[in-house]
Amino acid sequence: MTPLQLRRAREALASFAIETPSWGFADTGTRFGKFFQDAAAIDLGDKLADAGHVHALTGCCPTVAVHVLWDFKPGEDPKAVARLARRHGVRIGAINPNLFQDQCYKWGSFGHNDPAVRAHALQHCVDSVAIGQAVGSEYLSLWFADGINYPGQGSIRERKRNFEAALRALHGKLGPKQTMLVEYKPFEPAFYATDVADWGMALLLAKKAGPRAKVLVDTGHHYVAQNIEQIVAWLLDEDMLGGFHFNDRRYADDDLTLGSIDPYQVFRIFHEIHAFAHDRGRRPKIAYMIDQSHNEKPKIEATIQTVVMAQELYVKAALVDHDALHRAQARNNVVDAELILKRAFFTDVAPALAAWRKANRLPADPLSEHRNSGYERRAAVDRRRRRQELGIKPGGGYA
Ligand SMILES: [Mn+2]
Repeated sequence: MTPLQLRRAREALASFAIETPSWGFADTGTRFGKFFQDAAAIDLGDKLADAGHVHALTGCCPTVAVHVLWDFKPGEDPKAVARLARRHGVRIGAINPNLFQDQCYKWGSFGHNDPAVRAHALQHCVDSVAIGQAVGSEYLSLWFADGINYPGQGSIRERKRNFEAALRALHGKLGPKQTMLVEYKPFEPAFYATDVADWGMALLLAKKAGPRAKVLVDTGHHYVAQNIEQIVAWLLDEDMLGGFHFNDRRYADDDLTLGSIDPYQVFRIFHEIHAFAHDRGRRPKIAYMIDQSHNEKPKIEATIQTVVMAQELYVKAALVDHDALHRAQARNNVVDAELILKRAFFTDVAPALAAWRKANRLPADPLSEHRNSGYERRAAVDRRRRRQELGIKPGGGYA
């Protein structure tokens, strides 16, 4: 790497943080069931401990996303949760309301045809806003399972208008430092018409909700051939890109670890962000978050693997020679333009990462450090015993 590339890599690493999801440390599964791991987190205390451990090893995961229904018991003091997070060296990040598990959501939440259910869903989100304010969280992250499964089942336009009204009402409840992220997904669990099915719908709803509503791009929530980096570029240009849920996929919303299938796609997404920053002279404010389900890999190893992969690809994308790329584009030199991206993608960034870790007194290899630390073994012993005491048996639903 040239001195200029080393400087770019250093700046990229200094500016990059990625949020871990509390649910990534717990036993999750497929819709067919789940298989328990002894070391998987049982409660929020375990999840925050695991997240703190990952942050201590990687130095770039200072916040943890939480899921209100899965992580907060009714009446739980959010300030106590914030203190617990601090004890583990992390902060509470995005608050994710749960609008899909209660029986009342059978026909939807914000899109439901019954105003009483819409009001119930809105109240849950307003409660989530209050939790966010109490813990100092910047983001309310919204994903809706709403939709219909059969043609004719509901009025698509009426459901759209219900969404517009509920999101606008919710935007009015945000604290001054809170941003609302609207996530989209083409299908599942609704299989005919999902209410917020793509980035255009999310963009339109966010624009109508208010100035602090932005779009959240979950990389797994696209059709196979869709060009995600183009969506990212458009959202950046509209100042409407709020954040990411990173994961990888082969078929649908597979929730595989980032870059396990297609690291070049992640690189191309990061390239659009670095290119935007280069052209505008400022880095856009984006919440980088992980949304994965670690069903087979050990949870903490999968998280560390993802974080390190994200750092590597973010740095590689920062090495693109933007001036040379502009020159190649001006000449319509397709081959050179593509090679400029490829050259950055294939650059070995290990020395830059090693130097950054050393300067920040972090382990040279976070994964080996974790494996040698005995953390996993201790967690397995402790959590196996607690599971027995609590009478938790293997099996059960998704999360
Ligand atoms: Mn997601």
